Amino acid sequence: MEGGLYKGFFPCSIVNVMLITGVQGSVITTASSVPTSAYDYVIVGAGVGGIIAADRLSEVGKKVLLLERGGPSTGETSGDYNAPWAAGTNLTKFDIPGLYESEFSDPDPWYWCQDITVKAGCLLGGGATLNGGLYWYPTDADFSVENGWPSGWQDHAQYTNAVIARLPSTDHPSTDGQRYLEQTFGVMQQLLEPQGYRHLTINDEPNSKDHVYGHSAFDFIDGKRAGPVATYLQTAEVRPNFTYKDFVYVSSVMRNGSQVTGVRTNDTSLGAGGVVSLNPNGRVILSSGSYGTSRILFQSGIGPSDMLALVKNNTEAAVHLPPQSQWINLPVGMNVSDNPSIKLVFTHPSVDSYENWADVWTDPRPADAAQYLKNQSGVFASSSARVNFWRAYAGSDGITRFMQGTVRPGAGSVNTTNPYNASQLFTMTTYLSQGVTSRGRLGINGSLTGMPLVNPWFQDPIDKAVLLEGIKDIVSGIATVPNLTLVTPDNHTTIDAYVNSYNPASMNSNHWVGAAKIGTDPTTAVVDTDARVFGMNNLFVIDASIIPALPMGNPQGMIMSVAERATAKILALAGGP
Ligand code: 6FA
Repeated sequence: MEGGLYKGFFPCSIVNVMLITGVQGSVITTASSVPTSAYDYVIVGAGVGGIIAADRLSEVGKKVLLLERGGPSTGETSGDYNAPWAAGTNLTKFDIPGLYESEFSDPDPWYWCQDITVKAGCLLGGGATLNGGLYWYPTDADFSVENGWPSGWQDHAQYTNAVIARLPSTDHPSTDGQRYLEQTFGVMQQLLEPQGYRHLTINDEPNSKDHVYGHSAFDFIDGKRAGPVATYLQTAEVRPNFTYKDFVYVSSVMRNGSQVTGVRTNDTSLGAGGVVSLNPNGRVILSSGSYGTSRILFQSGIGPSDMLALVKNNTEAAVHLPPQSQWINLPVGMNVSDNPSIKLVFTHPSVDSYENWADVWTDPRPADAAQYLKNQSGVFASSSARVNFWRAYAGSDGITRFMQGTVRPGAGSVNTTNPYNASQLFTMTTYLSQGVTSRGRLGINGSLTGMPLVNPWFQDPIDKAVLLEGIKDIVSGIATVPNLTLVTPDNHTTIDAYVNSYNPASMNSNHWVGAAKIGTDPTTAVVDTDARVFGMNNLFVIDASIIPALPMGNPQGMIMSVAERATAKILALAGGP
């Protein structure tokens, strides 16, 4: 997660109910009706992985149906959730990067999935439509065998380059090429350089991740959020063999043993009983995110027996669960990881905390709002992050782990009895990234709500020891920066005490990977090296779930490269449509 203001869930609005009714089995029909038809490929979920798969499959002429449970997001997709100051424009909450932090304080946050207890986006674009926008090209080590990838996946360059060609990153997203609200950069430069850090344009040297820092890089174009929605989806949408349908909730795949025969939805315009048909040899790709994909697999009779038993005990879902003789026992939801993250809050007299972004939705600084509306330049052309840095650490187990830092003006909460100047606050989030060994488990409860079952953060004490060491190194440099003050933790609290008492729920970065891990052994992996679910002929997964271990940075760039490659592998498989 890239944000500090999350205050918890809020009551559902009517729109929310619309988005989640599929869980209860209600039927939603949308205004534009799609003729009942059969497809070569049905892709479930229009998030990072699903959109890229849909574009690449439709590009080669396959008849593709992309289903999304949520609705429009950016203005380009007919979204209309606008800040009062952007009313009447095509610039929604999801277009304007500077509104990112307002997602966590919105009284009606309908865009988060309401049936998952951690943050996930349930609208067109999925996480890419509402995340912090940090965008890192994956490193070679991210795809290494040591990092959990099966052999054959190491030469990712061709696929990563395809992603970069469609969506290059920018570390100066304002349309005038200027950087704004940059004070934290100067402070971090003073803090990091004496510790041997080198300044670089981060995505120019993706493999350099030890003792480096630079300006934050984003997947924005022309001062607006872009991601796969503004790029891959646009090329898919003009093809006659591509159909996109929103507000469609997929509960399960229908299968006859190892063959998927249809996709069960709540939309009867797609087929009798809401079941979407496949062409002969047709295939289904689940791209519903770590929690969404796992839940569909469980309801399709695929996963650990305790999860399938919960489905069986749920009266509505049980009706469609395949007979127990057809259940496939795979470790769905096991082996998940997410970056443990710990926040430090500082003050420095040079820093403008930007009122911690608290007023950006209703009462922005007028000049900044006007500048953005004029030509998408200025403070609002970027989300909150300003600086990123990385450093490698050798753990006592011989495994190299990396610490990532993300620095932004403002702070969601401050814990100190010392006086401080709130207008000079900034936050540094320290993450443990590649090399994390801790694993947790995700799954569902009896109401099919998706949730972590075993928290993944700091299960291995060496993960904790390494992040602690990294934080102490950072803090040891504070004295070299005139007037830099650490306020959380303050000088009454040791770093050890702070980390030891850190609320585990606040360590969540929402970078979940591994729930349908790729691998060669169905006792430890869910999909094979072609992203096909073990034991199934025509069921695949392309999203964050198949990634076996955390990459070096926030994961969307990695997921995009994985989606490019997995789609190519599926197309190369014999026996397809
Ligand atoms: N990743 C980054 O790289 N950089 C960031 O700055 C960053 N920040 C955040 C962040 O601030 C927040 C608050 C969150 C929640 C995540 C962040 N991430 C960041 C992580 C990144 O967004 C995710 O890793 C990424 O979006 C995962 O991509 P996937 O393809 O695995 O899944 P998505 O969630 O994007 O898409 C799933 C789609 O399926 C959604 O559109 C959903 O509505 C749809 N869906 C789910 N269940 C469905 C069902 N049953 N039927 C139909 N559609 C369904």
